[in-house]
Amino acid sequence: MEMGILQEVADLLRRAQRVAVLTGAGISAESGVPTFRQAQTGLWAQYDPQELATPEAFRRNPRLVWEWYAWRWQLVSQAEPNPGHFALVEMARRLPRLTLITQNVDGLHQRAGSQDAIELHGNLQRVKCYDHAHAVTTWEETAEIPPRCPICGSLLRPDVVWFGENLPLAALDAAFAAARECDLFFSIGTSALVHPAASIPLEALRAQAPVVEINPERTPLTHYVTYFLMGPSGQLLPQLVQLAWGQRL
Ligand code: BV8
Repeated sequence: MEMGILQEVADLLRRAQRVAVLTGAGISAESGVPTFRQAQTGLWAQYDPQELATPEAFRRNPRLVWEWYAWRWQLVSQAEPNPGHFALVEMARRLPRLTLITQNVDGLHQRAGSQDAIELHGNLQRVKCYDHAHAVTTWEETAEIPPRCPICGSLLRPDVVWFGENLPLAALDAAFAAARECDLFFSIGTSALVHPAASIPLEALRAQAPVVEINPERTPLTHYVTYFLMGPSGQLLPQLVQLAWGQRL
């Protein structure tokens, strides 16, 4: 990464008034949380996440899907936010407005201090029931897995958006509005494959805002962005904050 392009982006960042950021699983990679497409480990290596994260998989084998999320919940609860998450908190502190939109379901942005992160795909630390989406925080542990809703008795499931399910409309509208109104957009740690999230950066391009992509690899978005910063977000985001405001994280 030549310093010239980093300094150019840092100068844009310092002068920006309304920044919008879209993050994907890559920003949590340096926290030790496997990305969505990275090969799953151990017991789960034999499953394709795309196959498991669906209502069909849950209807076919609710116990398997519940236990996959319980495993991921365990992983996430042992993980800590990394310098990339904290750099975004610092940017929000320094800027007039920063809207953080995440595809991640690990809650690490909130734990780093980004309380108002827009969660496009829900959060695996929240649970709801399958039939009526009753939000449930405690349930009776019995031999039956998944547990049942204390209100209506239907099976409990993670409060995440599965493939084939609609995203929460308010979150999606807020995300597209932020992309339309921003004067600088970042796409960080996402393979830009999952829709409709993958269309959000295109909205910023349509609004003539510079779009900065941060990823160790090229993605289908790379060809269209204004700046492509190739590297890990846990290093590049703190570097940008340092170059923009002299603040060492
Ligand atoms: C919907 C929650 C309407 C669950 C998730 C054909 C064409 C277009 C679309 C479709 C299609 N067929 C079906 C669809 C729709 C489908 C879709 O987009 N499919 C894709 C795969 C083709 N979308 C949907 O179904 C959505 N709903 O459209 O509703 C509808 C209704 C009925 C019928 C049809 C449509 C719902 C999508 C939400 C699914 N749920 N998560 C869970 O997590 O278990 S998505 C899941 O993928 C995660 O949320 C994840 O965040 C997300 C996207 O993946 P990424 O975040 O990008 O992560 P990934 O692993 O892919 O990439 C990581 C990146 O990080 C890589 O690029 C890597 O290089 C980079 N990286 C690695 N290390 C670092 C790093 N970057 C920076 N620093 C590092 N250190």
